[in-house]
Amino acid sequence: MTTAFRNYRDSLQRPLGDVGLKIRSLVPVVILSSILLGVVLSAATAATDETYGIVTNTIDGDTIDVMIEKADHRINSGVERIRLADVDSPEINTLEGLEARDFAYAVLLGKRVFLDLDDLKGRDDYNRLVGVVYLCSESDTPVPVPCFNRMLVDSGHAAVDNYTDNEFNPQDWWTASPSDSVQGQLEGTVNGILGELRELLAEELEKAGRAIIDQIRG
Ligand SMILES: [Ca+2]
Ligand SMILES: [Ca+2]
Repeated sequence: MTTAFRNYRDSLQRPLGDVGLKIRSLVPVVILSSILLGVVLSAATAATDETYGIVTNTIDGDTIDVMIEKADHRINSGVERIRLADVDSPEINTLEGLEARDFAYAVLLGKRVFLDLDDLKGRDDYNRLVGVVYLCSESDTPVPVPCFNRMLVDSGHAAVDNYTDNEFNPQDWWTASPSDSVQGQLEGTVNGILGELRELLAEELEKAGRAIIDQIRG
């Protein structure tokens, strides 16, 4: 067996080497991009911080009082009664109604919440602001998923009741529906990563090919 042929055989049996290392170095980039995109996709469909404030009272599962901290043109007073959009909890004079109120009390009372207020009608027939409630993260930003409206339904303390006179579609709370611009962002990032991988592989394969030819010639 000639030295050139032995080198050629060894080169085929060698692991990916530099190429493998570079590909492996891209894995965290791909994972991080996916996580960031997931966050963007989740938050893309809702205006989660039109206003915010502290919950001072829980009337029942789907109605709370909030002491407003951030001004909004739809806000009339310091403490506003908020009716959660598109969900219905049992009446307060039933056992299920009391359980729903207790759930809202345990999760929300005294806490800061963020609100996406209804942009269409704004208030219901009882002059309550209609909106979607988001919990507050440790960094004082809204937690986009799940919203409290969905939490009520998931915990069995409310049923979905989609009013068509408000801006909200409760389906969005369970199904991501990214806007075209976000889809574009996603495609751009994926294409960028694939392009980088293609260039890297072509470059390394060309180098490996040249090395093999040199070895055979040598
Ligand atoms: Ca809104
Ligand atoms: Ca609706």
